[in-house]
Amino acid sequence: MSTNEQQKMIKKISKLLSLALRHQPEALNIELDGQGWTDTSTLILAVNKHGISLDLELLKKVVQENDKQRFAFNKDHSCIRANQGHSVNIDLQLNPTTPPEFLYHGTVAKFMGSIKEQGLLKMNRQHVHLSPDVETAQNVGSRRGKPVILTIATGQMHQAGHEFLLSKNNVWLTDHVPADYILFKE
Ligand code: HQG
Repeated sequence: MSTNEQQKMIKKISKLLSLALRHQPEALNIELDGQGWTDTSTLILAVNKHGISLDLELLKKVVQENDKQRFAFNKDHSCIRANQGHSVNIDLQLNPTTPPEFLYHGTVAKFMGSIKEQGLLKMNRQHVHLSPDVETAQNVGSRRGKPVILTIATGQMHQAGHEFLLSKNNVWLTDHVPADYILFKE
């Protein structure tokens, strides 16, 4: 396989893993435990049954080379999970962490009316996702169109008792951002 073909295959596998490890484990007929882990060898077999050739070596590449570090193995590589982004109900068992004074959220203009009223909601996911810097938030927002970047007064939120988690791949997670903590420019 050429390098280019392998890169395409790695991306395809990564998308399938995002689906199965975050949203629809039934798509691969696998099960996630309470913390989102699944057995590595079962996953490899399931991907093979799905018609995609995968072994541990290639899976390690998928995990290591992922642009957003979406997946992680446990220490002995016997289990794998998504680092964040789940819609299925699991507990990542991350420790609450003090956020910086400000974090960022990338969205698009059509959601702004609703966001001004309700704040940021987790929608289909388990948490609201916040980015540590404007550039990352821009990338998140541009998935949906021209990005609008919101600055969130996360230091104040934390002082007011809101809990924050930091995923292994540096995404900040919280339950809800009330509109009062969003610094609207207009
Ligand atoms: C919006 C990707 C109306 C919110 C990214 C967003 C991220 C509201 C959308 C990760 C709203 C939800 C998460 C409200 C929030 N009214 N719209 N009150 N509150 N929204 O995909 O943050 O590539 O669930 O602004 O890079 O966009 O998958 O969340 O536009 O890290 O690894 O509702 O997903 O990572 O969309 O993205 P999402 P998100 P991956």
